Amino acid sequence: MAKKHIVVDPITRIEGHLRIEAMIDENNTIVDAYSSSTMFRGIETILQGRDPRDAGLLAMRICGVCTGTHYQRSIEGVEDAFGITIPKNARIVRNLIQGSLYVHDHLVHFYHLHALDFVDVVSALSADPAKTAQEAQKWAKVAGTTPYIEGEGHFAEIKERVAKFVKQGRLGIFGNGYWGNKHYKLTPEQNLIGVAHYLKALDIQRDMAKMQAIFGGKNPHPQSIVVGGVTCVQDIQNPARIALFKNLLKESTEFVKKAYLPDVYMAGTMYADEATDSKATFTELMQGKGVGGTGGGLLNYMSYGDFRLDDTGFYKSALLFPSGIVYGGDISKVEDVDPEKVAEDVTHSWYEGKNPLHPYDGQTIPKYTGLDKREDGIAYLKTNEKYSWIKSPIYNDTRVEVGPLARMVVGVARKDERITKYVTNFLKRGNLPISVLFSTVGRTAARAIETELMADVMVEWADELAANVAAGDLSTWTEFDFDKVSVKTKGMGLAEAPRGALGHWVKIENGKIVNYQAVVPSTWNAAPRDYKGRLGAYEASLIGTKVAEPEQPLEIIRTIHSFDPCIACAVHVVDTKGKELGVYKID
Ligand code: NFE
Ligand code: MG
Repeated sequence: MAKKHIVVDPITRIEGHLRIEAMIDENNTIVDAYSSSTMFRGIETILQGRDPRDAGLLAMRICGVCTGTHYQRSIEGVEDAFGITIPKNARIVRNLIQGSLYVHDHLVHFYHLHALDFVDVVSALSADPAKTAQEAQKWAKVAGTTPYIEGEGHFAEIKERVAKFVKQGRLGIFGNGYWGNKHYKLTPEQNLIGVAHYLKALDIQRDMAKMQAIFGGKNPHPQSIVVGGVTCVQDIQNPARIALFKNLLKESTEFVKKAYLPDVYMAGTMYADEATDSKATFTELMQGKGVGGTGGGLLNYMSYGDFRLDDTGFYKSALLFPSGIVYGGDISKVEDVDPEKVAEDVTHSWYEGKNPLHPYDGQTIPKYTGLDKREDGIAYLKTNEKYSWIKSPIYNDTRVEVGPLARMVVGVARKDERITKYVTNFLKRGNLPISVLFSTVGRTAARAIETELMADVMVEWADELAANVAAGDLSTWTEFDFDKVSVKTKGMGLAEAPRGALGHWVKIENGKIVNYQAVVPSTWNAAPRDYKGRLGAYEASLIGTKVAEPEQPLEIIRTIHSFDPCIACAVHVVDTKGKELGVYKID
């Protein structure tokens, strides 16, 4: 029997509004969990009746974090409907905009949204700066590099800065942490490294935002992508723009390799006991044996695939991230993704509707039924009814997880050379078994592996763009006859966003959108139960997790953060009824 009921509302350091409820037993182990989005947005609804050429500009407002992703996917959906293949330059430019978003997004996630689940800021105050410099050497060496910050002087200075905040009783951006929680496992020196890189990452991420703006026009919300191609005609012809992009990429890559990766090794190793419930070797895993550490969850991983590597067409091209689905963490098998098998269910979501619907026929009809309220005013879920604004996506009548981990797992299962190389190198350098990937820590590691891969491959793409332009190909747009192609058609933009598989489905009649549905990464992961009562990815990942101190549910936050939630995307007006802001309660 569940003994205690934990409510974390809102979960902070995410985008949007998310509430997690968990039941823990007498051993403080989570035995049940509910993920609930308490915000609603109606972008799918307002797209109806619009000109499909404008869809991208409206759809991009779904989110400002995966900025430009919805914009591009929406446009790709319209291009699919119109049968348009974009020119090479446009393909590479789009890859560069999205690729720099991945690096930006993953780095900001690790340091500014997730690191403090591992790093105890206050503990950093008892660090010895000289020992900290040695410790930084150690983890940089594991990552096969040298530390981003060398010498004890810089660490001493950071320590001084944080000490000043603490002395004045104002921790600022570090306020309200669970500092001192016994489930923090880093040493004071390791914590100081984490804090130092956190602060530095605030500067570095600005450069990454600039990279997106070079070909995107601006950031957030780039605006150089149009149905048929891109508009940054002058930028691709200006060698200084490409050089600037490469320069910023070089600086960012240095931080990724010398700070981000060593820090992931450091955190991953110190928290490795949570990741390696299973002792399976790589070979055993290839045979489908032994999966799942703390936070493993569903263990079904899906990727639509993304980053077109040639110009044969959107759904024909070779891909940087292959598409596929792996069930039960069994990487010896991988199935093709069939878009026909995607459906959304609203049994536990605040919408009208009965059976799961394919996105082409999907509906978004709000039906808010609220949360139960206790006498003391705390809202509780009506657990057998509707409890979230997020719909429940289903693939082939199964619940799946999407995201960087899914992309790496599918890549390895597909025996993709590049992905397998980056994943095995990462594991080998850290002397880690592949089973660590199927956990909270593994989800975080997979994101870092993907970041390194992306930073490296973008250099090749920038060179490919420069060479193609130098060879005289200046084409950036494919012409189409709107009046002919928009009579009656439909299309889908199925690709990947930083947080996972993203699909935009559009139906068009007589030049107007008649139905529009987006099924988004955080919709897959943060979804509530489905019509068969099967848990969503966040919910499943919490089951079995031990919460050391229920008054400070650090482990819940760490696992949920490992998905990098974006609830704005997931539900695409905030409802404050029946909801208390800033409530954390157990009873
Ligand atoms: Ni709002 Fe997004 C990404 C998309 S989210 S951040 O990545 O699509 O789930
Ligand atoms: Mg949707």
